[in-house]
Amino acid sequence: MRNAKKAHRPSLRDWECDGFHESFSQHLQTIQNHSSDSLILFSSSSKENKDGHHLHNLIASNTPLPIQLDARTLTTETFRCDYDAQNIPCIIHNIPQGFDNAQKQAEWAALHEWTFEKINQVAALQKHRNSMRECLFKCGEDDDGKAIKVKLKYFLRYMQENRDDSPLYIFDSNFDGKGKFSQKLLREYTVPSYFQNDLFEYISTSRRPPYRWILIGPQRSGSCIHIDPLATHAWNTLIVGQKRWVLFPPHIPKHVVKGTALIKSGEDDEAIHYFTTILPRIKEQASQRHRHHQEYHNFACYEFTQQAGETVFVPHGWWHAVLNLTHTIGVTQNFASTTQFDDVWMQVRSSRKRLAWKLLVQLRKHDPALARRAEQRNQHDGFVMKYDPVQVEKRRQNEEALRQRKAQRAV
Ligand SMILES: O=C(O)CCC(=O)C(=O)O
Ligand SMILES: [Fe+2]
Repeated sequence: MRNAKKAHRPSLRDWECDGFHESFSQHLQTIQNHSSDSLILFSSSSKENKDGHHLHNLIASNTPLPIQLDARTLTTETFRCDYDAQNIPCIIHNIPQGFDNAQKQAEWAALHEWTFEKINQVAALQKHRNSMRECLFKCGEDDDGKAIKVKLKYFLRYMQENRDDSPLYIFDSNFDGKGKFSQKLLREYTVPSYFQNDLFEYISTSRRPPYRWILIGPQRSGSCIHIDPLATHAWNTLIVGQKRWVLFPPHIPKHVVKGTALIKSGEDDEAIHYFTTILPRIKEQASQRHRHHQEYHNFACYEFTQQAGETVFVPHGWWHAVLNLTHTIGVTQNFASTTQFDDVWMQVRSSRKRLAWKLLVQLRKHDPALARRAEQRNQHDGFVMKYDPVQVEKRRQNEEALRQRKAQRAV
């Protein structure tokens, strides 16, 4: 673990300098006293906003978000129309308990298999080499973006013993069939029908961007404030423990949610610092400035605690940060919803050019109406696709002509 920590944050000398190991129980009490601690300073004029009309009305009417739903009664159609297509966050209860689309299915094996007791018990029963505890899991990245992996047994011991302010966090997306435990983990949960309209399903698992992670988080670890990439929605199911979340709607500027101007020199900006120090400053600043400072105009942020067994739906474009209040085990997946096609397409075509061409080819085969929509969008914006074979051939011909001219000049 010492090597993993050094590689993950080489410049951090003292991982315990802020004393959060000692002070965390006080922070926990503060959080538990504020079961929902949202701040909404949205003014009525914003109702006229044309983008996300329904969403803006919900924010303006002070509706507590995320909305609480129950898979025992929630149909896939309702979820798609009211939450997925409208970009509204919600918490769905009873998914791992086996409910989906208002019907009872099989309970997830994860409910029993993904517990600290079970992982340790299996280790005692199984032969040394067969234990999941002997498998490598990713718990960080070095400066070159290379994965830092440790055996689960070392990580579990670290979870018990560390006194770090912001401990390492297992965030492993290696579900690609190489390890036998990735196959086992994959069989132990099911993608609920609510989230199965995924455009990237048309791309093979090895070629699509990483999209599913098992998360094993020590108390005080977490995810810093961010937006998920490529206009994807995310769902996040917690099997063990409690997570604190904060969500900001997409219209809040990046420097406001990051608290860029509010972080003092020398202060760290990990999830624990964000929740205990930076976020209170952001809310304070928003309360003071929302009337006269454009950047805080229509401010809204939603804080809540996710319990084991609950699934948080984070719509695309929503800022979010997460703090593990206890040791946690969970799973999260991202998906490119068909209801958000235009946003997904515009992001993919400009930031993942090869992937965009592959997606268009697959859409022509499997969903011609969406393929036409992508082509019309490109035409409308004058967008040229770099990996369209016509463009590739044009580039080849230009290069060839250039080469010939150079050769002639040389003669
Ligand atoms: O730490 C978490 O549970 C949040 C994960 C997350 O936001 C992500 O994977 O994008
Ligand atoms: Fe995320």
